[in-house]
Amino acid sequence: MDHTPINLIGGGGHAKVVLDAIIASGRIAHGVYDDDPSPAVCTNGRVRLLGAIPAVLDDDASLLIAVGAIDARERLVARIDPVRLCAPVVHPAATVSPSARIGRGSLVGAGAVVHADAAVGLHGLVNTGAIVEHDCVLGENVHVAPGAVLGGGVTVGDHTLVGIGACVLPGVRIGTQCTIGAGAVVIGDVGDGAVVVGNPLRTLRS
Ligand code: JB3
Repeated sequence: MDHTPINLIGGGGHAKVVLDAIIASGRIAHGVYDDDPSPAVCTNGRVRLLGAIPAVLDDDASLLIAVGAIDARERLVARIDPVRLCAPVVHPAATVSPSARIGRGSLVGAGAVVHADAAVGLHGLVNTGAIVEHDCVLGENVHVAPGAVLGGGVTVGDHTLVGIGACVLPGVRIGTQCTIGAGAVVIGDVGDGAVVVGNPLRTLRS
């Protein structure tokens, strides 16, 4: 267990989920950076505001990006030296295979499952109840939103969002900076930067 205190970047709704996971897993949240002087996660007094988000996130504590929006997360990723990232936060109600690899700065939320030989990159976000099946490979800053399911051997490129409740069939390859809409059913490969939605799948941007 890594007992280094964690500083969150962003203090809104997603930070509440991150904070619960940190506390439930027996770790310590030291504080929150947010440009909002009164971020939501600080209102119940469980964690204190450290100040605005610094230009360079170079911190004695370990860091975890606790903003949900994938584009905002991507901008923050560029400002953090990976050596500053906290060990992955895994909610005790998540299931992670001993053979899975979870990158630093990642969150695996309550009820999520990461199966055998799967790999989650730096700043990964496997949100509440999401399933990352065996042998999946997720790049940096991939968000698998609540209830989304990646079948076995799926690959997902950096800075891609797989929306709430989406399903991705086994072996599908999804590119970088994609958006997979909520509830989408992805049966074939998706190129870099694409936005796809629905079932049957429609491409809004290729
Ligand atoms: O649906 C679920 C389970 N979670 C959502 C999550 C993935 O994304 C959640 O419901 C929200 O839709 C969203 O959570 P998040 O990012 O915590 O959103 P919000 O409650 O609006 O708080 C964002 C916090 O991050 C605010 O305190 C902002 O001041 C701060 N922040 C700092 N930099 C930023 C940025 N927010 C955004 N959007 N963009 C920034 O660059």
